[in-house]
Amino acid sequence: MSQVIYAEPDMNKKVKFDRGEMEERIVDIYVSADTLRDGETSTKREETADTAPNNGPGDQHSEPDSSGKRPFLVAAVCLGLLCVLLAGIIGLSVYWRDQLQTRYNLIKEKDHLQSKLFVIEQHCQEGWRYFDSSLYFLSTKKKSWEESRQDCQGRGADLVIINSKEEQTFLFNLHQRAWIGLTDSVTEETWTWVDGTTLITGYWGTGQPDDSGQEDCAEIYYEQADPVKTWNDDKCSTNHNWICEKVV
Ligand SMILES: [Ca+2]
Ligand SMILES: [Ca+2]
Ligand SMILES: [Ca+2]
Repeated sequence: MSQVIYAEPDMNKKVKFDRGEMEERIVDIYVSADTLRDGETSTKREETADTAPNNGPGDQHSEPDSSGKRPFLVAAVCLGLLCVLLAGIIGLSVYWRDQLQTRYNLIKEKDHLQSKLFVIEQHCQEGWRYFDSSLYFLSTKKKSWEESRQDCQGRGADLVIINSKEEQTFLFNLHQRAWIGLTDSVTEETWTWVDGTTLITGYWGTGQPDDSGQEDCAEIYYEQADPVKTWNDDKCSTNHNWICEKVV
């Protein structure tokens, strides 16, 4: 009995039992710890995915959104560049259009001046005079006012219309006594030019027009002291020299 009571306990068995139990518990603890860590990790990932989808370049959940925006960014940049390029093309087109228009106008003006110069040269060779964009033909013959006008029209012109003091002075200096394109044959004392316009400023000599014996046609009479007081009304059937005018 005493042997039973005092028998030394088999510590090896206990130790073995305890060691096996310990090992099992340690295994359980590790398994629980791994399970708990996996659970926390997955929970954190879920929370991260729900609350902060685009926190950084390493975040696998943010990559789809970032790659999804990239095509729009590229498209926006391309659209901007396309707009800049289009604006440049439009600007250049406007510039060259203006350049071409200016060049066209210059060529047109040059052609006009060349043709005008040609006409002036041709008429001057035929004895016409040039002054302030008009050509003047001075007749050497004498005819009535109406026949004189017909001669001018046959030359592509008409009896002269005196529009200014400068033109009057120019004609005075030609020293011609000649018919001009002015008459009051339609209505007495209403003087009208051959283009139908009414006389506004006249350069009548002193005492003229006097309609002495129905004088209805005007002449420029150079034997006067004042170059702007040289007109006289005369009978239209009288033969005088005449002056034609052609505007060029
Ligand atoms: Ca004139
Ligand atoms: Ca008259
Ligand atoms: Ca008179």
